[in-house]
Amino acid sequence: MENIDNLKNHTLDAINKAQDLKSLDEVRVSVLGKKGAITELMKGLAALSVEEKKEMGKNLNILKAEIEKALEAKREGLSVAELNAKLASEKIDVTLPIRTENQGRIHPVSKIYEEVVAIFGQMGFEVAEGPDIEDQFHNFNALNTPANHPARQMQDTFYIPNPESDNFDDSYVVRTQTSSVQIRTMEKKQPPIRIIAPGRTYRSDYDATHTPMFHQVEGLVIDKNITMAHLKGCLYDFVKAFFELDELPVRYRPSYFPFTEPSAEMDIGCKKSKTELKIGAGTDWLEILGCGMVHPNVLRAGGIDPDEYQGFAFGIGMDRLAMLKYGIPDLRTFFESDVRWLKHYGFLPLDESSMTGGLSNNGGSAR
Ligand code: 2NM
Repeated sequence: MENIDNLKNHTLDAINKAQDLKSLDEVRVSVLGKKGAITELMKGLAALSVEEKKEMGKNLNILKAEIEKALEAKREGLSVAELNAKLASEKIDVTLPIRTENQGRIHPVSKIYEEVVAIFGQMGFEVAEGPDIEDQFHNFNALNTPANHPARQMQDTFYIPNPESDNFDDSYVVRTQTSSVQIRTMEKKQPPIRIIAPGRTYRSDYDATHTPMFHQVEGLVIDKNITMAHLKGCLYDFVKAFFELDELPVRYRPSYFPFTEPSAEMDIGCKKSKTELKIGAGTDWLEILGCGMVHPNVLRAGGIDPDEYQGFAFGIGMDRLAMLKYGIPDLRTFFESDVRWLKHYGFLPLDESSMTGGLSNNGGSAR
């Protein structure tokens, strides 16, 4: 009996003194483990008389229960303490300034995207979005692009099989332009419509100025009595705001797109030399965007009566805008995810693009 009391006091004392979960477990093993003190005493029961066995067995069971209870209580206390210590040591002060050498950058295309949205947003355009994977109706048919049109050919368009149909006409495409978004907008609402559709587009093409995925912004304005003069005024305001110039020579050349009639391409004045491109001065011209008056067939496909409404539309490559504005020579580098490139050409996250804050905000730029 005295033995048991000693063991109990000794063990409870050790439990009490344990500093962490590891030393607590050592105490547990020393009494309840395979060769632990209580385990050994239990084994010794066999040698006792029936009466002694009864008495001793009962006492040992009580002792075991008591020690298990003490172990559990201590374990809980230590767990909470260890968790608290861990939380305290891993605490992050989110108000500390970041380490500038590790600071992330905004990709130039994201920057252009923000700038374009800021400019057209202030002109009253809404941003519209749609799926990257399109059916051929929204990507081609509704855009007055007939089945035999070269733009549909396999080498330009990435087709995606339709699991529900073997008919090639039912296969999907990754959109080759964002115009499908304009069609979806027309289907949903009647004029007046004033939207831009910025986003990713895909064509099978790869060299210094073409990547299979690129970014476009297309615009669409539909209302009564819309003319080419509205188109010219709108796009002139855009290019001046975008290049942050009060004066910028522009010209329009006749062109062809299936979805517009008449169609045109807009050039801006510039000066080209071997080493530099200066926008807004000189006698050279640089193609900047495509545009035109929305073809009556396109309005009809979108559920809009072309005898009542007219519209203009335009399409601009945002990657090309980034190359021009920031002097980045090779488009392929845009999508290589090279952090050194991003550090050089990227922007700090807090340089917000707004028409009032100075669009490109170069004062705060990382470059
Ligand atoms: C361009 C050039 C000209 C265009 C047309 C449309 C729609 F859906 F309204 F018909 N959206 N975008 C368009 C017109 C796009 O990209 C060079």
